[in-house]
Amino acid sequence: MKKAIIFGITGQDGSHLADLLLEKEYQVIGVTRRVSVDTTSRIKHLVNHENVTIVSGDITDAHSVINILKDHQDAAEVYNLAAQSHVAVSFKQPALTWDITGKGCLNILQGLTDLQMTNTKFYQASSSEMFGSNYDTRSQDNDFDSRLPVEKYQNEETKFLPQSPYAISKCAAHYMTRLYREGYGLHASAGILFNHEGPRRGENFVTRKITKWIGDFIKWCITNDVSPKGLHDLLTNDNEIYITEGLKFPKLRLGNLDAYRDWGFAGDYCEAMWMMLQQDEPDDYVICTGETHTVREFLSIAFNSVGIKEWEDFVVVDPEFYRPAEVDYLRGDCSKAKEKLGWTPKHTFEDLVKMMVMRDLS
Ligand code: NDP
Ligand code: GDR
Repeated sequence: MKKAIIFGITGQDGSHLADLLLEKEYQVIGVTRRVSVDTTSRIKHLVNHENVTIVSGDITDAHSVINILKDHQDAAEVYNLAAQSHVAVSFKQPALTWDITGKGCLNILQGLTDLQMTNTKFYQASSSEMFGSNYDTRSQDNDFDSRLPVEKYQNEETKFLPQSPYAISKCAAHYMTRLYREGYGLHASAGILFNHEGPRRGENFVTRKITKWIGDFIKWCITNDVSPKGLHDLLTNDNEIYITEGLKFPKLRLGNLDAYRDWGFAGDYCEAMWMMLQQDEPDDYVICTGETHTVREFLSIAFNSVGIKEWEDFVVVDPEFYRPAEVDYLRGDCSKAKEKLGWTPKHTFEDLVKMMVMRDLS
C-alpha cells in the first residue's frame, strides 16, 4: 500500500485529495495544526477511516516537519497544500504569509533532503497568482494574421509578475521546488493551478461568499413566506433588502467585480496533482480550464439559477474589499498538462456555479 503525506489536509484541496488517494487505496497521513477550534469539518467523513492517520504539526516549525517526515520515511508521496491562501489577508499579514506560504515549503524540501528521502515524490501547490499582472498574447484563430484580435493567456513560459505578499511567497516556494529538483535530485513537481472552487471552498473567497449569501438569503425568504415570484417585489435601500421595516436582510458586499478568473472545479484539479507525481520525471504544469470569466458573470449565473435576473439590486460594491494591488486577468493554457499528463477538466464554469449554489441552498 502506497503512503502519502498531505500537509494542509483540512483545506479545500487537502480534503478532495485525501478522498482521491483513499479511492486509490493509499494510506494517508494528514497533517493538522493545533488551533483552538475544530478545523476538520471538511474531513469529518474520513477521520475514522482505517487508512487515515491524522498527525499534529505546523509547517512553519521545521522541527515538527522533520519529525513527521522521519516517522514516515517510507512515504511514496508528499503533497504541500498548506498555506495562508487568502490573497487579501496576505496584504494585512505579510510576514505570517511569508512564513507559512513561502518558508513552509522550504522546511519540507530541506527535511526531505536531510533525511535523504530521494524515493519520495514531492508536490508543491503553486498558483496562477504568481503571474500577477503579466500575460502572453497570441492571435486568435490565425497565427499569421496580425489584424485579428489577440487572446491573452498564461502558461509555463509566461514570466511571473506577482502582485501580493501571497504571490511573492508562492514564487519563492516555486523556485525553491525547482532548485531542490535540479540541485538535489528530488522528484519535486509544482502545479501552477488557476482558481478552483466547489462546495468545500472557504467562505471568504469570492465564489463561495456569493453562493453562501444566496443560500442564506433564500432561506430567509422561505422563512418569511416570500414566494419565488415575490423575490422581485422585495424593497431595497442602500444596504438592505426588506419586507417591512422590521424584516431586513443585509445586501451582499463585494469588492472588484471586473476581475477575470479562470475558474475550475477543485476535485478535477486534485486529480492533476496526483497525475504529476505518477510521472517518471518531475516537472511544472499549468492546470486550468482555458476559459475566463468576470466576477460579474459568476454573479449573473449564480443569481439566475435561483430566478433572480437583476442581481445588481442585491449587491453593494464596497471599497473595503478592494486590494492594494489587483490581478486583473487570468486565463490559463494547459496544453502541456493535456499532452503529457492526459489531464482535462471535467466540469464547465456553468456546472461549477450551479453546483455551488445548489449545495448552499441545501
Ligand atoms: P485552504 O486555505 O482551503 O487550505 C489551506 C490549508 O493549509 C488548511 O488545511 C490549513 O489548515 C493549512 N495550513 C495553514 N497554515 C498552516 C500551518 N502553519 N501549518 C500547517 N498547515 C497549515 O486552501 P486550498 O485548499 O484552496 O488550497 C490548497 C493549496 O493550493 C494552498 O497552498 C493554496 O495556496 C494553493 N492554491 C489554491 C488555489 C485555489 O484556487 N484553491 C489555486 C492555486 C493554488 P487550517 O485548516 O488549520 O487552517
Ligand atoms: P483569488 O481568489 O484572489 O483569485 O485567489 P478570491 O476568490 O479571493 O478573489 C477572486 C477575485 O474576486 C475579487 N473580489 C473578491 N474577493 C474576495 N475574496 N472577497 C470579495 O468580497 C471580493 N469581491 C471581489 C478579488 O478582488 C479577486 O479579483 C485564489 C486563492 O485560492 C489563492 O490561494 C489561489 O492561489 C488563487 O485563487 C489562484
